[in-house]
Amino acid sequence: MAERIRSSWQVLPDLAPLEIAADLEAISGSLDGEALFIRNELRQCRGLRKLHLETARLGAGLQILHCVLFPDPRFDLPVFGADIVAGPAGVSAAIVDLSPVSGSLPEAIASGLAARSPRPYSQPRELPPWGEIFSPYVRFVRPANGEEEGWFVDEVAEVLHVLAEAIKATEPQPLDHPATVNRWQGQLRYCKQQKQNDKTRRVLEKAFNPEWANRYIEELLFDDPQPLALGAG
Ligand code: BLA
Repeated sequence: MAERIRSSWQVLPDLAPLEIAADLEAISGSLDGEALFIRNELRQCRGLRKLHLETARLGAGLQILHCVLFPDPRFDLPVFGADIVAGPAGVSAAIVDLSPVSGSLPEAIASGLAARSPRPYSQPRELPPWGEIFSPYVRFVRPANGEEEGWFVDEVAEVLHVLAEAIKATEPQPLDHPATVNRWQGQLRYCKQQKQNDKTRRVLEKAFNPEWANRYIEELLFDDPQPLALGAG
């Protein structure tokens, strides 16, 4: 999955590095005496202020893949989010979405997502209340076997393709355009809702400590978009 995501980034326009604090790029520690590793990769490109892929192994039990692509608010683009949580018994949560930041998805994105063939997952999962940020096309499942895991990996690639096409086709609007301001607020709300996921916070607090977990969530996982410097765009 991580390889599929990395290779999908290669086709994006003006892909460039994005600075990351050295102490957040590769993190190792221990949890209940088990080794713990986190790797973070950051990029930026035309249309996206931040591309983030996190791969983590927390103790013997838990493996996590977390990926969020945050749009530059000047572009009419949604937030891409994916999270896969696997325990010793297999993948318990697999979610992927292009989430709107302006009420509803841009038309080309919605039709691109609607055109995909549905997969008959046997164990769809119900979203928590904070998940109201997700689009009607969100996929949230517990893949029951290798076949369903394969479906999910393919779906993530399709969703990334829909986004990549939209990035190419979208022109930026001025920083002080009302639509830009509206999308900036929508992205702020996306981050605020994601921070209500206690499951992420609890795992990080247990593996590290509450202060560290809070900094990690606020500064790396769901940092707010930069304030719009009106007049600068
Ligand atoms: C659930 N996320 C979880 C769970 C854990 C984590 C342990 C519970 C697994 C389960 O319900 O089966 C933990 N996820 C992490 C950690 C990181 C992480 C430690 O990403 C560290 C980086 N979460 C996201 C993003 C989305 C997301 C981007 O980070 C969606 C786009 C969704 N994770 C998400 C949802 C749940 C979840 C919807 C289920 C929450 C619930 O059922 O209450």
